[in-house]
Amino acid sequence: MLLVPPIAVGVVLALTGCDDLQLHGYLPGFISGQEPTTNQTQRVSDLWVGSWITLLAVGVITWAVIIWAAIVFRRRRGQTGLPVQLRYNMPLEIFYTVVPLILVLGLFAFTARDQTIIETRYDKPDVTIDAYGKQWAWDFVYENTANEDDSVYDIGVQAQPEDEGAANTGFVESEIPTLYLPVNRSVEIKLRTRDVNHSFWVIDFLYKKDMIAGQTNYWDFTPTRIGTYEGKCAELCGEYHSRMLFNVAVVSQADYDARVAALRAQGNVGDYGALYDKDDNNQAEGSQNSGEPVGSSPNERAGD
Ligand SMILES: [Cu+2]
Repeated sequence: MLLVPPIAVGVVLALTGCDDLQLHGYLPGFISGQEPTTNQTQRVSDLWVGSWITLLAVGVITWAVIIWAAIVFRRRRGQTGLPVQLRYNMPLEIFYTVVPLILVLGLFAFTARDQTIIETRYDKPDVTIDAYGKQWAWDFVYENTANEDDSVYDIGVQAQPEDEGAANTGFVESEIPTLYLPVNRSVEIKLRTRDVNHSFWVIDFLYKKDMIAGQTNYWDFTPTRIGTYEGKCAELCGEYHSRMLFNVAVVSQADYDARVAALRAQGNVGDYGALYDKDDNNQAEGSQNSGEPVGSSPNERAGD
């Protein structure tokens, strides 16, 4: 325990000389002098950095004690046999039961606190978007919450390689599905899947959330920096899982409105919802799979 003060001083000294990347524990999405990407990322990175500093301190103390024991109690010249074996040292036993317990409870408490805050839904988000995962792309519906039939939608296809057949080729960036969000507006994304389980991960937003078959998950946040951010599916979901990419474009309100208007002008109007899920055996009322084929039927949308 004598080592704690010097370690704390060392950490503080080290952190004061840190750049933004190091201060945020090398997590992505932080740029010096710029806003964080969302209203949640600072909280996530604080939890991360606090956790690893705590655990690093535990590690340093543990390493120090191991090295100290190995040196002080090493076998000296002329010694034979085993040294005196000690066991049932009560103070020591209590120490290494209680301290880990405190650490685990502490990590749990901070995680639970932050998770509760991050998972809280907005009462009235400025923007509501349905994001559908599907093998192997994404559909985005920009909801008109007052009139669902007046929503506009964007049908995605999986990332297309720039050079089919070549190894390690890039993807055609312009064809990657892109979700538009207005900066500094509260957003609720309803996460659903049209087929198997997927996971909606925006790397620089430091958060991902599963899309579970038959369930709706919600992610409420406020994007706070204009830019384009990479997203991908984080749940192995089949052959072209690795092509299940998307981008998030955080734009001004005017650019966002223009995007919605452009989709509207293309005729992408309506609630492009659960009716278009892949559910071939579902004969339930309203199922469209036996009816008119649509632009993104399971057969057409794969893209190859
Ligand atoms: Cu997926």
